[in-house]
Amino acid sequence: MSANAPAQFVPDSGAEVAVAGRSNAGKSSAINVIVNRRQFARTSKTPGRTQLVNFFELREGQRLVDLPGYGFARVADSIREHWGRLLQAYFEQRGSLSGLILVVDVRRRIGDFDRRMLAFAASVDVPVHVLLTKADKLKRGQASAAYNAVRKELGDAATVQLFSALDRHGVDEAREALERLLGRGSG
Ligand SMILES: Nc1nc2c(ncn2[C@@H]2O[C@H](COP(=O)(O)OP(=O)(O)O)[C@@H](O)[C@H]2O)c(=O)[nH]1
Ligand SMILES: [Mg+2]
Repeated sequence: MSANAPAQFVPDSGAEVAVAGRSNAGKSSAINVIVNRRQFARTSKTPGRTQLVNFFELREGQRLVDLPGYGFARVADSIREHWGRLLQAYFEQRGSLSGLILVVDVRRRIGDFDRRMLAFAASVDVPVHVLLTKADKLKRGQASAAYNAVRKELGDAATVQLFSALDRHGVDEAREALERLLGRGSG
């Protein structure tokens, strides 16, 4: 199910974990690896197009929600505003929202987009797990330096891990985080 407006959101029962990330961060690739289905969430080479909230049923009463991202330099103000309104409505309205997974390109670290998502989650007291993805693009030392810097920056605001959809580094840890976050739902 895809929604472009709050009225189209699926019924707000059970538990759902939202996944967000700046466009091209690697969100769709991460979702596909974590749920172990190819093309569960579409991977796209045209970033910033979709402004839809996509609901996926994992099992009865438990959902993964693919939140729209943006990030290309010249995104129109109207798109940014629509995104802000849609996301604000999503975070304010979803009683079943039990966690947020924030997908961040490890080479870019935390940016303005990510800070807005962290603020949305904090405003409704929803725990956040950060996937520092594309870890395969960095040498081990650089990746662990990025990990330490992000952990220090976020402190208690989120749990953090290194991840790669390419070599599947951190997949088990990410699945555990997803289950932990889903388990907080009302069931
Ligand atoms: N090397 C590497 N490339 C990745 C990884 N995850 C995604 N990508 C690539 O990054 C681009 C954007 O990925 P996508 O999942 O569509 O990003 P989204 O816009 O956040 O959904 C694609 O070319 C992917 O193949 C990763 O872990 N490692
Ligand atoms: Mg995508």
